[in-house]
Amino acid sequence: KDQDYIDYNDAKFGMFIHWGAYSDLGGVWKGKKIPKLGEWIMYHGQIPRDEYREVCQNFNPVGFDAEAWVKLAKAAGMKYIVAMTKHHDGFSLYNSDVTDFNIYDYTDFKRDPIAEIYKACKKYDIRLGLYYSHSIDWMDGGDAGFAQEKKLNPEHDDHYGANLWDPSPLSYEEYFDTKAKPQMREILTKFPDLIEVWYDFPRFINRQQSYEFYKLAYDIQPNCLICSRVGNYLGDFLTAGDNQIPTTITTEYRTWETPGTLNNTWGYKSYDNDWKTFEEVLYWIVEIASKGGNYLLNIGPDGKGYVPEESVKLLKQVGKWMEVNGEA
Ligand code: FUL
Repeated sequence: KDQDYIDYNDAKFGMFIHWGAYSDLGGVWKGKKIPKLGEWIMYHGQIPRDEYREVCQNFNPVGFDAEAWVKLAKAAGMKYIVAMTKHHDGFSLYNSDVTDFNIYDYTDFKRDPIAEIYKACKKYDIRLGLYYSHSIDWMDGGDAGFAQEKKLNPEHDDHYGANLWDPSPLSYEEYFDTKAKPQMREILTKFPDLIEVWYDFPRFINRQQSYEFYKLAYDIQPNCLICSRVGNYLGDFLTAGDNQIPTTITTEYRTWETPGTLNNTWGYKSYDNDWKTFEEVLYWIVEIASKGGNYLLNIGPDGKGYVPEESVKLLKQVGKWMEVNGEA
């Protein structure tokens, strides 16, 4: 994989895109502001699965324009994009044959945003990576394996991230076999030549399960790098904590990436206006690039598909700075 590591590391600066049905809620459920991350609203609002399904069904992002997002990444001097195929809420943002619970089959929108982003990336010569929440799936992933983990390890009390308010009848193991693995196989087959696969938040999955997710991606796309959040110390590069720069990098990993936000959420929140300043964004870019990592900087488009104005403004400012200093 030598050349793949070189290419990946050369890319340095990418755009993360958190976008799904949660973006339409913008951090508000039944008139109440739900605290913490916008894309976690189903969890922190303890929204029953049936009610959340309705949110997904009504998702109709008429302003979605893949080329506009890709052009924005280009304008910021970014070399790759990591887009969301399915976050923890379980709703897929591409046309999936594995489940109808996807934007194409489940809504009136009837388009495949990932396919459109894929095409736009090819057109504008930007690499694409895809995010898939393999471990947490509040719709179909049972309790994410928490009860099983507790049996093996009784002092494990931390159930953070598990759906204990309205778990699916499918167990985590069933979800693993019938949704997660088939969807990953489908994604990797439909969208060749990915720069990276972003598995996320490996809460209770065991070594064997992490290994199967790793191997699945490796077998279909051996040139695509896999992030360490596949779990259990596997993966090709280290994904730092959210908005963190690693202080040490263990010998398992040849390189690393920091995922970062422009405000305090990944998924859109209508009332989060705590934007980083341009100088702060530059600090992160320079700090990470000079230490040899990649910076994956997030945008959270709203439920109609529009990128918040403040993010557009900041990214364009970055792009101007890049034109002068980017190659240095
Ligand atoms: C975390 C997730 O739980 C957040 O929602 C977000 O996707 C962040 C990049 O990774 O683990």
